[in-house]
Amino acid sequence: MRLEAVELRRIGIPLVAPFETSFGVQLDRDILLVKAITSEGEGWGECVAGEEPTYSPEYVDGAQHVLTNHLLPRLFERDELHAEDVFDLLRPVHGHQMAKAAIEMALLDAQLRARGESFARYFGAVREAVDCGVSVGIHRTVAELLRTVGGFLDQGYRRIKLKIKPGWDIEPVRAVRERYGNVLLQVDANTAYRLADAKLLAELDPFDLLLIEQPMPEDQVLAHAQMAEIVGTPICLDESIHSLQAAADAIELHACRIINIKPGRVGGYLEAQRIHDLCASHSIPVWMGGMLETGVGRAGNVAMAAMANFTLPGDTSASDRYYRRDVITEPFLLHDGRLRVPAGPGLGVALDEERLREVTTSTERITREMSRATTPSR
Ligand code: NPQ
Ligand code: MG
Repeated sequence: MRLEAVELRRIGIPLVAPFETSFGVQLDRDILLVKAITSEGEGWGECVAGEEPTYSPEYVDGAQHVLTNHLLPRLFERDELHAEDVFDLLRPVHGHQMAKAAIEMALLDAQLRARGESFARYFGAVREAVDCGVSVGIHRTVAELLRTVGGFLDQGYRRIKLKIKPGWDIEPVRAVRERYGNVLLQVDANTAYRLADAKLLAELDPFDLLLIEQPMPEDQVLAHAQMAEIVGTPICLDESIHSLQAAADAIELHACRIINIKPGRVGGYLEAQRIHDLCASHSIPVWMGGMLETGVGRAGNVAMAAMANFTLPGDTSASDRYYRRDVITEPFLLHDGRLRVPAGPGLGVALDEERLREVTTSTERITREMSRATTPSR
């Protein structure tokens, strides 16, 4: 196919409730949606970069800039383009995995819609619905946390993940374990600890957690292997795993026993698929992370989570975990603690154009003609 134009659409949507992590509080989201207009039809992608570079170095304004000025020109140059070519074509641009992932996703959607194949089928999915977990933010009090967790368990979520930070770790975990018995439970520190905190984190061992996610900063992969000598709970990496190579090295170093896969963090669904396969070959279970996606990103994530080695419940919650009204016509609903894997062509979801208009804050259209006129030849 040929990429004719790309629409970069920014939307602003409120979260149903504030979401606090060790790196900040989120009240609403400013999201970049990418529509690829190709010779074979259209496709959608979602960029998971946040408003500020606090989860990772990427942020949404930067993603839009790098797409416009550095990524799209490299794709417009080609007269014949497949989603499978994008990763290598964009390799000369370092980093910017979330921006790259968004355009690759839109092209994959266009390509699969054109041939009537679902994301799930393309990924070799082995199940028609996926077990759902939910990520629970830091609360002001343990009593409020218990109420929130109880509400999610009533809705049917099959696994609870508690966000932790220094000063909000052992007590909330103890309280949830005591109140809610043997529920599947894990924690996520989003890099908030240091190796010197290993003994403190070992105090979580008695609570039989599935895993502790990214206790230390992303570049401290070796320190995670050292922490694993002191902490009994399995360590899972999120932020550190920015590529297939990073995953291979972390596994070799014994820095983690489990990996959180986020397609946006690794540069796209195709790199995520390679990480899934690598982990499977090393008996490392994986689970699908979440970046507070709209139904667009959620659809791709749920499809990928149906692959064989996604054996732990993911952060792929229902649409209403984050948004009162999603931007797709049929939001993701929990059925007995699971989400159904879309079976229609491509992402298998339709944009709710009316809702989209309501939340759009800006629209930029980049065409191959514009790109020709403004980019130096390579
Ligand atoms: C994680 N997600 O696993 C991330 C962190 C996260 C569901 O816990 C804006 C953009 C806000 C990205 C908040 C979950 C975010 C964000 C949290 C990512 O580490
Ligand atoms: Mg995480």
